[in-house]
Amino acid sequence: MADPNLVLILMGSKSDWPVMEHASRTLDDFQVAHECKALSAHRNPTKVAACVGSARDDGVQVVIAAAGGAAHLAGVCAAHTTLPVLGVPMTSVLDGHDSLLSTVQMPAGVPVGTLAIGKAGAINAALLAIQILSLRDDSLRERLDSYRKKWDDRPEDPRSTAG
Ligand code: RP5
Repeated sequence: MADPNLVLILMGSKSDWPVMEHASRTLDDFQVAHECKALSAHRNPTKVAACVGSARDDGVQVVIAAAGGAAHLAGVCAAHTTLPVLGVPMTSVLDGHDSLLSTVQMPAGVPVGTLAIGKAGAINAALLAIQILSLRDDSLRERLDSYRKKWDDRPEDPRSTAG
């Protein structure tokens, strides 16, 4: 039986991995099963359509899609599924502003939940996916509560090396 909490992480290029690795690590920290694939909306349009088109039947609950530049991957994913799609704009020659606008400016009717540019967006996409999954998983909810508590308990002294 498929893992009930499966997340699919797509990225437009292998060159996005050093950033998207943080999404994968965050999901690992919460023991959330996920698959990572490098597929480009422009270079691999057929594979993207097939992969995302069958994602729900494959047991995927949330799709995270990261791309840079003309970042159409998240939008194309959203066009092929009604699963929640979280977009992560990658940094680029235009500092990620192009990626951000390409990802966030979806037409009404086909939503993409867009996160911040780069590493913070990658981590938060994973956390938001976990928060979505936690709606039906009390153990994940408890892990999220302790994760937030750890942040809240961090020392206020900026010179501290702890945390
Ligand atoms: C996008 O173009 C990718 O998501 C990546 O951020 C950017 C550059 O890709 P490569 O030329 O490094 O493969 O499609």
